[in-house]
Amino acid sequence: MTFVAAEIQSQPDCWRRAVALVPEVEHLLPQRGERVAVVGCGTSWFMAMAYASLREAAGHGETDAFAASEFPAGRRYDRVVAITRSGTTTEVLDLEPDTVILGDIDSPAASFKRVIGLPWADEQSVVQTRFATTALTLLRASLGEDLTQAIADASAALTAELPLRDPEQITFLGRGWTVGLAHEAALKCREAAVFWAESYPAMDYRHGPVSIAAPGRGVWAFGLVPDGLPAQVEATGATFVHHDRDPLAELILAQRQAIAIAEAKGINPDEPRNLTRSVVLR
Ligand code: F1P
Repeated sequence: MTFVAAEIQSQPDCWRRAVALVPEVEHLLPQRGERVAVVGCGTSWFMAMAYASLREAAGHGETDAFAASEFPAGRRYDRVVAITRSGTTTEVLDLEPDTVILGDIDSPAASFKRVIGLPWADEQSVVQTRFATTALTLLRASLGEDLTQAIADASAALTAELPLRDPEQITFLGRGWTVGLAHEAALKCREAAVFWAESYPAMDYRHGPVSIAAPGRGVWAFGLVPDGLPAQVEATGATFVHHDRDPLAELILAQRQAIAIAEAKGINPDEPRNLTRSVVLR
């Protein structure tokens, strides 16, 4: 078994551990009413997007997400939260965040003021799966969400049948917090399988990207589906995919789909093309 496949399988256990950790670490996380920016790069940025949307929707305060490289220097926030598995990503370190959710607790990011270490969710694979979803599970739980169903759905997603057989292309869609999940699902396909995948907010999909839909291709929605969209997609000949499980658990199915595509192409997902575990610029 590849490292990434084993790490995908371990997600329900990691999520349980993250939920249990919340009482111990919630004093390190944003407090109610604070104006917060959440930053990261790649996968970690997409998890930041999901958390920002959830936090603001839950009424905890204005929350923005940025790719760490695009943080608007002139803005004032009560707190900058970073998500980083490696703790070595240059753009993240440069921001000197107030709170860090961290995989490698022996990394430079461990020296920041408030560190939430998840070393047991760190990964051997370059392609991130469980660290990202575990960090987001911790953050969801910290907002008061009950993750019981999500964890049960995650276990089911490990053995559920993959929805697409030999697809030519996939477009992932989301709404609200699941936009970040759609971006992450598409990134998994690109990273692990060198496979053409796109991602959009679901309501924006009809504003152009739908032109890509065609027989042999898939459109895969996370979370709320806009009225009429499934029929419009089916009319193009593309396959519309949506399941009722928790959207973060649905991401596990998309991770598995990405690995299956890699294997079908004879690609080892543990050796992703052109990628390193983190991007260190100096
Ligand atoms: C972020 C990241 C990964 C990506 C790539 C480079 O790393 O962008 O998401 O897959 O391998 O690094 P980190 O800051 O979370 O360690």
